[in-house]
Amino acid sequence: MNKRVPVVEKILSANDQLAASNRARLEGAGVFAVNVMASPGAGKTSLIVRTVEALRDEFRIGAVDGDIATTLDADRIAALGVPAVQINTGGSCHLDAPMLQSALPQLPLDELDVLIVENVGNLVCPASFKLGVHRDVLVASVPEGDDKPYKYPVMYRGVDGLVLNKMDVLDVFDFDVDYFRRGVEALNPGLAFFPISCKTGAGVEGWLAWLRGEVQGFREGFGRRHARVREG
Ligand SMILES: Nc1nc2c(ncn2[C@@H]2O[C@H](COP(=O)(O)OP(=O)(O)OP(=O)(O)O)[C@@H](O)[C@H]2O)c(=O)[nH]1
Ligand SMILES: [Mg+2]
Repeated sequence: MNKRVPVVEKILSANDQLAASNRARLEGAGVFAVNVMASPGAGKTSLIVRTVEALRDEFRIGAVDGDIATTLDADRIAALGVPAVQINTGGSCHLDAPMLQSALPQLPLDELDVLIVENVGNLVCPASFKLGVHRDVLVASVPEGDDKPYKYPVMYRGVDGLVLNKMDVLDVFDFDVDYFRRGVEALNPGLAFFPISCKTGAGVEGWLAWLRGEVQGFREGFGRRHARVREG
């Protein structure tokens, strides 16, 4: 007997629709955006500070900083002289598309090349809320332990790049990098991986090279789309 299977059309959630509109707005201004996620204290702000310091002469960079209650992180980034907007989520454990939408008008988007978004420190909720960025990056860190890919698979499965920070303290912790990587590989094969130390700067160049390449790819894709419009 044939069973009728209802075809459920994928209806974008309200968040996904706003994420698409954020993305269109960013692309309209030619801005490549990356969302940095991690557990609390893994080193998101430290990575963003390193990135801004290293790339500020190549790209015009802005930042959006998600924080439950303070402006500490946005203040650290703004101190580098780049536009930085703080979003206080008022207790919420993640950023969502409406929050990013409300932050975008506070930034000079037409004068930016790259927007870095620091999500709220959390390995669960941020994975479920699209923002409308071009790349999602996870910052893991050695003190968290090597089992995190196994325990938080949704986060590890959904990202485009993985930074393993605090490699300078590897000897102090029982962190098996091979075990960690096997867990990652099972979830997200071939994921770009950067073991670094924001403290010493070791490995940071690899991360920067990847980010440069992603910005370049964005520009080439963007350029092609414009070329098609002109040709059409
Ligand atoms: N040893 C060591 N400490 C680091 C490194 N990177 C960051 N830290 C320290 O880790 C702590 C947290 O760093 P942040 O960059 O504030 O981390 P975060 O992920 O932005 O934290 P939240 O925004 O509060 O979730 C700070 O005390 C940093 O100095 C590193 O590579 N090695
Ligand atoms: Mg931070």
